[in-house]
Amino acid sequence: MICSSLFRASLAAIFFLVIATPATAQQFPGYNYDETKIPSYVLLDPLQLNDGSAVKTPEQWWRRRRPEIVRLFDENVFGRTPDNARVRLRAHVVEIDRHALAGRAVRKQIDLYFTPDADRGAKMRLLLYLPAHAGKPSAVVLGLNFGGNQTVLDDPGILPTPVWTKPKGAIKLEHNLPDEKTRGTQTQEWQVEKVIDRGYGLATVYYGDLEPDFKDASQYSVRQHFLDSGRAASAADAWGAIGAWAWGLSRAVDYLASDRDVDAKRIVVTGHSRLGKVADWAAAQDLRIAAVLSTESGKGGQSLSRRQIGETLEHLEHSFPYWFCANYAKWVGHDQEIPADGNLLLSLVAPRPLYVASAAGDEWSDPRGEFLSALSASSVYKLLGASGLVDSTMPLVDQPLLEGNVAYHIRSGKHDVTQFDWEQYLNFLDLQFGKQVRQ
Ligand code: GTR
Repeated sequence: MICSSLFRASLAAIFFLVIATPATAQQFPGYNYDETKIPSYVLLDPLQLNDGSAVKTPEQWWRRRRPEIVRLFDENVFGRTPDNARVRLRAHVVEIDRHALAGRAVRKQIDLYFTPDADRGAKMRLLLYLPAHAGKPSAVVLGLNFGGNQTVLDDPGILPTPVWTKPKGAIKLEHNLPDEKTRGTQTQEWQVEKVIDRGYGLATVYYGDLEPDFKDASQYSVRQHFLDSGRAASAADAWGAIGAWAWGLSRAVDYLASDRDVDAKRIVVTGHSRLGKVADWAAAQDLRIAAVLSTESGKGGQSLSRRQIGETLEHLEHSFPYWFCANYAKWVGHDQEIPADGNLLLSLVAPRPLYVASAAGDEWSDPRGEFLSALSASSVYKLLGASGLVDSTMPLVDQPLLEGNVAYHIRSGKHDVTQFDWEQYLNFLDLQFGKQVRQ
C-alpha cells in the first residue's frame, strides 16, 4: 500500500470539504478492500483479562475486565477524561414552545454552561423536541450534529448559534452565525418528525460548541477549561477532541436527566461516523446512557482496526490526530497489534441495548468488521444475562437482525444516515422499551 504525501494531502482536502455532511460513498484509492488480502490478525477477546485468564462471572466483568478495557482506551485511543472535568451544570432555558411542529411537539432550547463565571464562559446550546401530549416523561434519542442545530429540521423556531468555518485559503477559523440556507439541510439524517410521531424525543447539540473539528483548534476547545491539575495537557494519554465531544454528550445527559418531561432512565445516544465514535465512547464512560444507536462509526469506533481493510490507523492519525490521545500514533503501521479495538469498545455498552448499523457502500468503514465487532461484544451480553446478536451469520443487505439486545443491519446505499436506519432504530427501541405510542 503506497501513500505519497501529495496523495495524502489531496485526501485531507477531500475530507475537509465533506465535514459538514459526510454523506459520501466512502472508498478511497490506495487502500485494501479485498477480504482475501487481509493480513492475519488476532481478534481481542473482551472476556480475557490482560493477565490472560478468562472472565467467567459478571462480577469479574464489572470489577476487573471492564475497568481494564476502559483504561486501554484511556491510554491508547481517546485519552483520559480529566477528573476535574466534572462540572455543576447551569442550564438557562432560552426558548420553549409547547405547540411546535403544528402542535405535535414541544420544542426547548437550553444553554448549558460549563464554567462557573455566571452567564459567560463556555456553553453549548441543546435543542430538544418532545412529543406533545405524551402524558408521561418521554424516552429521548440524543446526538451531536455536524452543521449546527438549525440543520436538523426546517423549523423556523430553531435559533441559530455560531458555527466554525475555515474559508478556502483562510489561515484563521471563523465563528459566525450560519447561513440561513443551511436550515433543515440535515432533515433526512435526523428524521425529527418520524421520531416524535413514534413517541420519542430528539435532542441535539452542535459538536463545534465543544471543539471545532479542525487541526490546531484546541485553543477553542472545552478541554482548555479542564487542564488536568498535575498532568501536562500534552500528556501522552491526555484526552482529544473525541473525548471532549463525548464529554459534551454527558453534559447533555446531565440536563436531560433533570428535565421532568424526559424519562431519565431512557436516554439513548446516537451518532454518525466520527460522531458515532463519540457516541460509542460516551456510552462506554457514562452508565446513565440507556442504549446506543451507532451509525457507521467505522475505524477508531465500532469497526476492527486489526482487520486491515478500508481505513487505516495511519490515515486516521494523519488526517485527524487531534481526535485521539498522543499514544494513538504509536500504533500507526501496527494496526493488528492495537490493544484497544472496536469489539472491546462495543463490549463496554453491555448489557444495554446496542444497535450497530453499516452501509454496503461504506467499504472504508469495513461493514464486515463492524458486524464481527458486534458479534464479539455479544459474548459479554450473554455473560451478563442479556442476549447478543441473534445470528452469527452476517445478514443480507437491508435485512436487519433486530431481536437481540444487540442489533445489526447493513443497508444498501452510501455512508450516511437514512430513513431506513431510523425506522430500524425506532423498531429496535420499541422492542427494548415497549411501544411509546398507542398505534
Ligand atoms: C472520515 C474518517 C472516518 C469517519 C468519517 C466521518 O474522514 O476517515 O473514520 O470518521 O470521516 O466522520 O465522516
